[in-house]
Amino acid sequence: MSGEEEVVLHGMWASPYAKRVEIALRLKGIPYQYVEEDLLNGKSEALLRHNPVHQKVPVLVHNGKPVIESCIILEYIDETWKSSGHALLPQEDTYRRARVRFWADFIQRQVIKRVYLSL
Ligand SMILES: N[C@@H](CCC(=O)N[C@@H](CS)C(=O)NCC(=O)O)C(=O)O
Repeated sequence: MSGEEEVVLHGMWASPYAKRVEIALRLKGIPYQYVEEDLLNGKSEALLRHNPVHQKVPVLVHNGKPVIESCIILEYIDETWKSSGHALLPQEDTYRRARVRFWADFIQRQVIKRVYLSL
């Protein structure tokens, strides 16, 4: 990736899904603008326009194009800024990549959902 980049993240402070995207952007050293969404009292017009299907955070808007679903955003970041910062997924070893995907999926299904349900 080169040239002028506009990266905007719509998130919410307590969202683990948005947090993992923020962590990925920081690990990669990608400058971004953060938009805090008020999920209870009114989502921004931009969030609803960029994510009309689920109307949830996180949404990453890269040069005007929205990417949604945190796992998909993480893969997009890794593939788009390949040579920046740390790789998020093992690059060469497909087995190690499959294991990382397994644990990411496990954390999403078992950990994040349980923590939310217990609140
Ligand atoms: N599967 C989605 C889950 C996103 C999600 O559930 N976001 C919550 C905040 S943690 C949200 O925006 N909720 C607002 C709503 O349901 O209206 C992802 O991984 O991005």
